[in-house]
Amino acid sequence: QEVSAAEPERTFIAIKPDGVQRGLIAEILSRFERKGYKLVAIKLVLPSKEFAQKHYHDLKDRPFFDGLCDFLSSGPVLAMVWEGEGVIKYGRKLIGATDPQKSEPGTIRGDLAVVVGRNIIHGSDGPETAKDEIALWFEPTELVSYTSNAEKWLY
Ligand code: RTP
Repeated sequence: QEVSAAEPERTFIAIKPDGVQRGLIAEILSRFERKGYKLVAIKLVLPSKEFAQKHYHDLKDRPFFDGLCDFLSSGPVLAMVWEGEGVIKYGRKLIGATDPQKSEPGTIRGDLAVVVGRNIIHGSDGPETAKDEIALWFEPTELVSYTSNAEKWLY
């Protein structure tokens, strides 16, 4: 699928069950908001294990796949779509390295998590994954296109 140049860049971000249970939703949302990214979809979902397996299908041959899918389906997940220039790559930068032991302080995982199996947040790793993950988690009608008042000061 071709992404036209006029289409705004969007990424799929999810706060995993550990982040939700630890009360980190507002803290994490505020980091994306303050940066200047725009929230275009958000919902709290309880994914089934089958759904988690779909989300992580790329990792199905990894030894931690089963435990990872059990974990993702163990409680509510806050699913979101964020929009803005460079949001896919920079969103990953805000999140930090996969293993919180290697994430820099100042990143979400660096500041708020300790081990790789409980790293509180997920972010799409590229344009294709972003498109696929947004389509997996959201209906097209759940994505809200709008102009924010901040945009004329951001761009
Ligand atoms: P994510 O997709 O969640 O943003 O993470 P990522 O791209 O930084 O990392 P990836 O390699 O795609 O791994 C996905 C998630 O699997 C869990 N994981 N556990 N050795 C382990 O136990 C292990 N390695 C990875 C993490 O929750 C990671 O976020």
